Amino acid sequence: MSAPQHDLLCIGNAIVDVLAPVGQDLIDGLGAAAGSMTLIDAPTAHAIESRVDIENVTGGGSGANTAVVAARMGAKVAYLGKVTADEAGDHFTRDIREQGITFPSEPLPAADGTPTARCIVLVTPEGQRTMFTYLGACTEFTPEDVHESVVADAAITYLEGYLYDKPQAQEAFEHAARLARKANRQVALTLSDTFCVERHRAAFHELVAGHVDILFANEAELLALYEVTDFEEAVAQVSAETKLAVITRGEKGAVVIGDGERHDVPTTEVKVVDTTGAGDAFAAGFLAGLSRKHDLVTCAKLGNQAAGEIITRYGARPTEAFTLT
Ligand code: 26A
Repeated sequence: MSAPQHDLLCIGNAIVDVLAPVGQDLIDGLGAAAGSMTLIDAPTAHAIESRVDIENVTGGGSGANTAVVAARMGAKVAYLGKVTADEAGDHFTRDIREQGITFPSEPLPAADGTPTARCIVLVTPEGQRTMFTYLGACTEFTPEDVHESVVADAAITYLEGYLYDKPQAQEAFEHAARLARKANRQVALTLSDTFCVERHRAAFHELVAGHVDILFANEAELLALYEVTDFEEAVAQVSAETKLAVITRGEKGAVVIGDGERHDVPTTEVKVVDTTGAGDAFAAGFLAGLSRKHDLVTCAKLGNQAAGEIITRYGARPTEAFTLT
């Protein structure tokens, strides 16, 4: 088997983030739980946007954030996801390609009338983010968008659990995992968020137990997956099921279970500005470490470093912000 051209292929919902600082009262008024993600339609997106002061508009999407941070850390990265050829889609594409990331996905024609996805990220003064996502063009991401050559040419294919929220994207996810397996490459999964785990628990169980080489999750997502309240119990269960599990625990650090061993890696203390994308960045640092053949503890430290970088600033990307007109 020849060496793959890319260290990492990320596949996910291609989203533009609309960031706005708000008070807790606004989030309460919208009826959303603090820290949650709610799927919304286009009119609701406009209605929320008209009620807030938009700070900036940047490339987003969980897997795309991971792709960008990993590329920043020196990994050779490809990305697959669906945008429309509209202004937001052009920004998303430019952002990705500026990082040297291979992004071969065909955009939807603007004339189709389905805009590029957007995520309104409301950030409280404490730095907690609550998200409202309109998926737009992401719902048109299908198995045909998953190019066999791109999957076969990446050492690791990293998939968002979030793809399970739409049927065609779910098929694309499963297709990508099969292609990676066929090409003898590794498959990584992130559980995305606790609500996503609630929606797709049975499917995620099956993936973790049988189809995934590397699992990324935070503590709450892991507890939700196994429907337990005790972290140690969840760790015991995941250890029995996966080769490599990478669990983040916020200020309590990260736990990496791999090669039959458990490593508890403390976090580095940072001043929290906005936690959006912290998990995405951690995964990026970890995966960039793996691509350099570092040991698991060093990979987790790189994860901490990347997450620390993202938490101390607004938004989920290390790139310059741009504005949408
Ligand atoms: C299916 N949904 C709802 C989503 C997302 C999402 N990424 C993929 N699928 N909803 C929000 N995000 C992204 O999460 C990042 C923070 O981890 C946002 O775009 C944000 O950049």
